[in-house]
Amino acid sequence: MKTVGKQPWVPHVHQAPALTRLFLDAPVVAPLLDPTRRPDLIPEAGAYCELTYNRVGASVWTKRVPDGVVDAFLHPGSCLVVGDAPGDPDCFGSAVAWARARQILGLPAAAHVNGPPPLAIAPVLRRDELATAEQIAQRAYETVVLVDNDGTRIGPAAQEALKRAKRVIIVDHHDIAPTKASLGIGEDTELVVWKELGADAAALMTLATALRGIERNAADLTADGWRDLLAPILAATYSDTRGFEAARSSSATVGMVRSIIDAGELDLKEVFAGFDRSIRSDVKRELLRHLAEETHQEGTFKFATFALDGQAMLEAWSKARAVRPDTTWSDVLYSVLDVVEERTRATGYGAVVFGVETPKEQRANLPPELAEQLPPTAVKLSVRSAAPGMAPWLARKFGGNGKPHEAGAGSDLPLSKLLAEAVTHLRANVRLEQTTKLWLMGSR
Ligand SMILES: [Mn+2]
Repeated sequence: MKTVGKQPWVPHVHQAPALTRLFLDAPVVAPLLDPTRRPDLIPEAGAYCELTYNRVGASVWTKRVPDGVVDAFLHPGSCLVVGDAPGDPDCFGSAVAWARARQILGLPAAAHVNGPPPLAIAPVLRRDELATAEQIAQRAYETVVLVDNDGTRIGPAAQEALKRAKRVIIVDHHDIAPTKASLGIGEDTELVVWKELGADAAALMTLATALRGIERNAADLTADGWRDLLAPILAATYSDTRGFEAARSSSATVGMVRSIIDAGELDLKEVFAGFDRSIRSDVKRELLRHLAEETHQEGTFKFATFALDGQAMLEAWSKARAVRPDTTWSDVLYSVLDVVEERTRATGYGAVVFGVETPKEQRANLPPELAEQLPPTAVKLSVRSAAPGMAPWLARKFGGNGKPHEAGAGSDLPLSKLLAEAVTHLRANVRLEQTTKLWLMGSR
């Protein structure tokens, strides 16, 4: 590990997030559910389904689902739900939960992600539950739903399905701006975009949509039905909030999870089993020696860049696969990002830019099914920021996007150049902020 301007630090190998964090770190919140209160009325749908309201407590989100999304969710025609690749647990959990909720209501649905599921989400998926690219290429879908993504990284088969769809629905919590042109769909294709930057996971938006659909159809789910729907949602939310970490979990999320736990229907050990399947600590420790950290300061603003050698990552991936053949490239990436995030919290960095570079020649020896799992660009950048909006702002400079505190981008430029550019942007932004402050003070 290279450290500039700081004494070297010994990486603490991050364990899978513990559920107990929910109770340790959770902010004190007003109870989301008041047992004495009658369910709210929503103008177009009447009262909330009692079962839904009592069991799930997702009213914050159910109120916000656009009617067009509920209409599309209940549309009787064929439906394909697509996450982006390489898929994280949120996109897998959301895609599968949307499809399952439709199937529970007797409506056709298939879920697809152009890549293998990460270890964390695998235990809540059924074997062969996801449609392959070959399977979806063979038919047309009336509705295509994009969850947790804007359609830019869904693979050729799903891209083709988009073009053939009558209706495209986008449900995402990233700061996206999709258009019919960017999606490659015709002018007469119906497009509904539901974007909620405040949702801790796209799975919460998926759940709210399913609940509205269930409520509108006056369906009564069995205990198994609820488990099928809630297990992938919980695992997805657990992942995007890094184990319901206080800073990543709104009171709505914490309240909802608590009420699901209180309902006692789900075996949480089973739901979160995949999060214990992280890569072996000795493999991870060896990999972390190839992570170079550089610290920077502009005024009082401290930030850092982290560069990871792609070759070292491929070697760690190979060692991890020797133990667990289904370990994905992203699993290895997430395990390193966990450490970067932990380091960020410990040091109080205002922002960090992480990049891993895997040039073409390093991919040449990989079998195609493994090469496919790598990002399409040589460099994958991940940005984290304490200030909301800074991470996606920076990622957009490199053609990427994201959520208020975390974002990403891909590029074929050299990693060192990209990180140097990121530092320049961050410095300029801080200077601009400080100048603006002075100017405002002077004008009073
Ligand atoms: Mn997400």
